[in-house]
Amino acid sequence: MDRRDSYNAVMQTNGLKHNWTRDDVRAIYTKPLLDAVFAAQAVHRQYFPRGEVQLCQLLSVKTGGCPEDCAYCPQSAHYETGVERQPLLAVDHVIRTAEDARNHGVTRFCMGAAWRQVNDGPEFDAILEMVRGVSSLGLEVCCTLGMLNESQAQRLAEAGLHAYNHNLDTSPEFYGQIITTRTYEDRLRTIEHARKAGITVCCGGIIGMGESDDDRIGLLHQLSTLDPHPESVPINLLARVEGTPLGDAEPLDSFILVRTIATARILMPASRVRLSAGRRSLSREASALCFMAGANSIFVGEKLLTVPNPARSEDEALMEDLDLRPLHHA
Ligand code: SAM
Ligand code: DTB
Ligand code: SF4
Repeated sequence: MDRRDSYNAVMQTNGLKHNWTRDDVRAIYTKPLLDAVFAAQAVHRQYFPRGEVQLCQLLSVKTGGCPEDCAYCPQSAHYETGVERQPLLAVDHVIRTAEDARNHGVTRFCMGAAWRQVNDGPEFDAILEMVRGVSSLGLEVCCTLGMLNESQAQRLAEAGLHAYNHNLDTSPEFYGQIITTRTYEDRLRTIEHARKAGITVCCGGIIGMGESDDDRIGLLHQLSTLDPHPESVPINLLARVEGTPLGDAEPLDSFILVRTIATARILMPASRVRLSAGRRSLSREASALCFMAGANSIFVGEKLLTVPNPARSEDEALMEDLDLRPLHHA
């Protein structure tokens, strides 16, 4: 099959495909940019109501001092970044923050902890409390807590966890240049544990870390051959933080972000593609192109986990000017 036929085959069956080859992914990724955006928008409209964007909010429930050495991360204890360490937040504080987010149009609330892995004990029990509380507010609740075993995934599922975020971050080939303290296989295993427990999977990566087009293709290939696809695919543009090894990485051309989003949308048409970290460095026009390419979710609020995010008023103006509307509660 040539590149056009292999693309048409997907469109005709209108189904989801999990056996993409790396060449299939490359063929989509290397299309002329506007062709990729056009194809992505066409696919998008088959699977999602047009103009609807899910608003999510993050909260760092345990900040900094992480033993992992992720080269992008301001929370790693290996680097001096000025992020203040903060032990686990109180359950009621977290629930109040989530309630406030919900009252401002957010439908998904994600709690992040700067942990290598979840450990059983009082802190995990508090997380389970937080999950129960946030879920009872009618929010989709997501956690990102590092590695997870099967029994922990099961307990999170029982507490009402909707999604577990655990990113592959980059291609298997480039991965070793970014993280040395845990393997790609470790990540795949955690994703599998969440999946087995019946939790939906939120899995994506980061671009702008000095990786090549082929690495971005490799990441998209890994994500799109997971079966089922991750229901949620966050595409993060590196938020460069001084003190991390990637603090002075070359800024990425925003068209590469657009291309990456378009490819993700075409490969995983039914998944929610989230335009995640790094929005502060995008122009309104670049953001508009990301939505055109099939992004249908953003994180709102003044901070992501630790880094600043666009002001809510700016996001509201952008959505209004683009005639985008927030996804409402089910
Ligand atoms: N510690 C847990 C873990 O890594 O599994 C959960 C929290 S961690 C901060 C969640 C994700 O945020 C990472 O996998 C990474 O993809 C993303 N992230 C972290 N720092 C980032 C940065 N500076 N720019 C963009 N994305 C970042
Ligand atoms: C994801 O892929 N992006 C969000 C969420 N998952 C947890 C986090 C981005 C973190 C950006 C860096 C920070 O705020 O510390
Ligand atoms: Fe730790 Fe997660 Fe940051 Fe890696 S990304 S250093 S695991 S908080």
